[in-house]
Amino acid sequence: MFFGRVRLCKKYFSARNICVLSTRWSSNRNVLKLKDRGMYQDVFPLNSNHEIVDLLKRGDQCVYAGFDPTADSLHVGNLLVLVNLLHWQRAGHRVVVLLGGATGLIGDPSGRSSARPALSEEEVERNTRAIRDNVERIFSNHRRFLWTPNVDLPEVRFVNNLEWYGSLSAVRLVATAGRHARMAAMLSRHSVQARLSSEAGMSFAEFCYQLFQAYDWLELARRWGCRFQVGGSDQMGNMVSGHDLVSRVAGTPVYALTVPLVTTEAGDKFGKSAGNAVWLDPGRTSPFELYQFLVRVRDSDVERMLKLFTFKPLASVAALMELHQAQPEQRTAQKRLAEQVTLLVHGEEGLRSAREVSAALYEGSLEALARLSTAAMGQVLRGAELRELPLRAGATVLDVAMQARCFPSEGDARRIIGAGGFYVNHQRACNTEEVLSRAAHVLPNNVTLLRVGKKNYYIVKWLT
Ligand code: YSA
Repeated sequence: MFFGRVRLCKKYFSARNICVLSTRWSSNRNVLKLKDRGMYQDVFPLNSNHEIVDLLKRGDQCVYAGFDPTADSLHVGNLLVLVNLLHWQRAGHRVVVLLGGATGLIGDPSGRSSARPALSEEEVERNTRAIRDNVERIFSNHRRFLWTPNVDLPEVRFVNNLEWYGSLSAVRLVATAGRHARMAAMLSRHSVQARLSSEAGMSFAEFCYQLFQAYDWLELARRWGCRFQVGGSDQMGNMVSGHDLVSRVAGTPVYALTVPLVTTEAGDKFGKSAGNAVWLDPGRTSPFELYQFLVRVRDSDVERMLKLFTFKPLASVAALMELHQAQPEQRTAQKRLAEQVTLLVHGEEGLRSAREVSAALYEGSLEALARLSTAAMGQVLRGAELRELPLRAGATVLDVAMQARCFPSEGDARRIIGAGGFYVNHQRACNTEEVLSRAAHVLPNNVTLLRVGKKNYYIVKWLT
């Protein structure tokens, strides 16, 4: 049985807002329309679209997605699941973000060819706090910068599955959830089959993982009437286990929806295990790096990414793409994507610094380079190499290039500088003997930017 729903509604919606919200949202609750944006890959049970639409239109629903704290930051792949949850919130539904304080200790085998390294309880606790911060920041940025209607959004609820596993005995879990879980179905999951036949094999802990994720759904269904679970398409096996358990034990239909996996240009899943993550924590991937990653999205991918990662109406995306196609070299669509996603992940301040650093580094803006704040400079320094040097009277372009270790040998330096491949503060410097002076070559922030070719930057901070 589902219970606690009415109480939850009262908690979620202040009396003042109940009326406004229910009229505002009643026509927009059908989040299955997000299929038009390419947001859903699969729905389970198959052919349940009509039932789902009926339920969604009937009133606010509870949806959850889980995140295992196996690193101290979420990444761009996880962001798609969060954007999906934000769409549910925008449609007036109740969103639950589950932090896998318990499941993070077990390790989800989905999509993996070998077991995850075991984490200590302290590490998982630290990671849980960090990813909760990521998620809270994103929901708060969305509310502040990307939500314009004059109504409050429903609050997001956070829950850690240690809350129930901490006090649930192994005997009770096996005797309740385990009794209903069918071995044949558990063994048939893709994540299990792939690993059973591999050399690495599969531990019992990993095999059991799906039972824990299934039991979570039962718990959330009991607590808050949670009938929907969203996850990446690699989560479908776990979600089907949950669907089966909740249907058997609670007897109420529940539904799983998956978003497509965000992949690299080579088609590999983006994520921490693949070692190619673009992180959401600014300490790991700066706003500037995130912004640049998105500005570099291929033309063939940008429309899809705009539909998936921004809240722009589809008509605006189509208009933007028309503008973009007239002059693709301007990267108008990529810049809009970068702006919207950076705003969501890092807020206005993050977007401002990402743009400032981009202008300083890539758009040849000397003014922007000279204005770089210390925080923004920190971001630049990660993309470029930092050299701290004394500025000696009479130092030439060649001297400085060699002191800053821009070239492996003097011969290379002479050849490349002579051929026009060396820049001082974005200006081509072809004369190796030109003398650098504080007045002409040092910016007001006491920095000179050197560049070899198109991409290799060196920031010289002059010692005084
Ligand atoms: C879910 C529900 C529970 O009741 C308990 C735990 C979980 C967590 C889940 N088993 C898991 O391990 N998720 S995750 O931490 O690896 O990723 C969080 C979400 O981001 C998942 O839905 C996952 O499919 C999704 N994700 C990861 N990389 C992705 C991606 N989605 C799209 N593209 C990618 N590259």
